Amino acid sequence: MTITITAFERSPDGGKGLARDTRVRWALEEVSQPYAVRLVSFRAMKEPAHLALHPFGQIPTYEEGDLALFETGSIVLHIAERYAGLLPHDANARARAITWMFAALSTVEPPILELGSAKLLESDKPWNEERLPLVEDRVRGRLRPLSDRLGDAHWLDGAFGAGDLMMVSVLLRLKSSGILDEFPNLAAYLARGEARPAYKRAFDAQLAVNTGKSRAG
Ligand code: GTB
Repeated sequence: MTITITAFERSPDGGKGLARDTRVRWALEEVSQPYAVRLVSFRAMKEPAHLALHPFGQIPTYEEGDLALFETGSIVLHIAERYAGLLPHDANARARAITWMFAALSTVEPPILELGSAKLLESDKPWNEERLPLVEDRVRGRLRPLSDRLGDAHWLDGAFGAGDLMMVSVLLRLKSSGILDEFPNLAAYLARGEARPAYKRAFDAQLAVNTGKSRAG
């Protein structure tokens, strides 16, 4: 059954891989599933055809036969449950991997998104200079325990899995901030994720779209 996802026609990051279709592409690459991509403009995202797939008018979406999904976390979980390679067979280990997915999205990512907004959208505000260190400290407040838990392990809970895919994807947004330099084991964890062949294929595919070098789109 053909899998079709949606992605930005032109990502605001110019192909740095920060838009969330990269997470879905990465999951599909890890489980060796081919997929098609439908590119959507910002205007098209708010039109009825796309809103029928995604009530909030965003990317990514995921279509497979008569199943249509939105929300990256749900899409990646669906892929991990349907195709082998991202979740362990053992029920408890599986539950822990899913827990790390939720931890990435609901505990670690929010302050990182807030930091992004503070830098991108609020830099002209008179209070920004005072607020920015507070927001950075909130990010550190999540990175420190994550770093402690990871220790010198390669991945969060045994072999690489869906929890790592999501956590690495979330940490990628900090790459340009310098904050990860304070946590060398997290910087190394991020680099290990980026070095995975499946990640590289996903990254290259979105980059090709954003540099106009994609044949299939
Ligand atoms: N909770 C949803 C999910 O996880 O799927 C959030 C989806 C979402 O935020 N989608 C964004 C979107 O469609 C693209 S990924 N935005 C358009 C809109 O809301 O109108 C977020 C994103 C966008 C751009 C960059 N960037 O350029 O660096 C990074 C991340």
